[in-house]
Amino acid sequence: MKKILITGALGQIGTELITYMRKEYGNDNVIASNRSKHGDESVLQSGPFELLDVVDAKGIAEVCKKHGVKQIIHLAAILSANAEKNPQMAYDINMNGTYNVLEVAREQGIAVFTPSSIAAFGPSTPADNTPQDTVQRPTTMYGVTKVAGELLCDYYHQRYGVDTRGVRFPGIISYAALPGGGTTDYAVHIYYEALKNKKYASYIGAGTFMDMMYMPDALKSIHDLMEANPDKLVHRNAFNVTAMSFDPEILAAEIKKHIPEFKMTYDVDPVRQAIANSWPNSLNDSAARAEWGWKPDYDLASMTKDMLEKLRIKLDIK
Ligand code: AKB
Repeated sequence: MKKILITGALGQIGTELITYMRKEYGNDNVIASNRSKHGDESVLQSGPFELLDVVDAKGIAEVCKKHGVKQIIHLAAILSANAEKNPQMAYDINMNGTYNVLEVAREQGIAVFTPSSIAAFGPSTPADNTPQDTVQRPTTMYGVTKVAGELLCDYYHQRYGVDTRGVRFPGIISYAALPGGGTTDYAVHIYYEALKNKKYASYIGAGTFMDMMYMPDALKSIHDLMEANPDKLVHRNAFNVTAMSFDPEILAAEIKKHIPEFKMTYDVDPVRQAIANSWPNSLNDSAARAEWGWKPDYDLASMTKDMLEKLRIKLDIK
């Protein structure tokens, strides 16, 4: 069985991807890594764990050699809103982290998955039904590093034959670990606040549409793309994927169906609003559907039902 290294394993996606991949490939075959040990204990306990900072190229090379890694799922990154607070740090971690992973992959013959994002698009991109291949002129540091990452991954594939693949993730909604410093985080926080306080002040304004996806679909997309037949892949870095598109009003209305007392107000944050305004309203993911069979299982209604059920248990709210 191949050995898989996951960077950023204690982040929002990593925390759940570790469990998913360990179930799929065996606990000992999935190596979790993170730059700190702060996070879900089960990630640390259920299989191998390495303290690893992705700016440390030598450290990545050593961990891959030690475990005989054949695939890296490179999740470690600074997200959009945090990147605008410290663009220099975001450049360092996002750019050098991806470069280091690709160099180790080239030297050791390792396949690489790296997520890109809806942030790889910008204000000059067609905002509705955004095509797979279109203008990519982002205006955020996060977006700049994501476009550069897509191009670097394509370069390593074309030039060195490294098996690089990736998707452009929308906002990911989940209940296990909180997202860390993104623009789409409001769509996670709103569920917690609806259950705890029956109200939420949205930092994203009404009428701002963004693509979103429930975590089980995000995990499935990583797994399915990495298992896809390479002969069928016309694109590689990175596929548009989406499950739904909504604005805060539509999300609040769906939550109200379960919690009728829920009230949403607005306290718009100009920085995150500007980022959201520069991103697409809705992606066209037909290339992913055609080339490797992408199809989400959850829509807004089924996600909201499941999120609220799972969070009620987690937060112990009747
Ligand atoms: C963010 O909001 O920064 C991320 C993303 C869409 O990549 N969730």
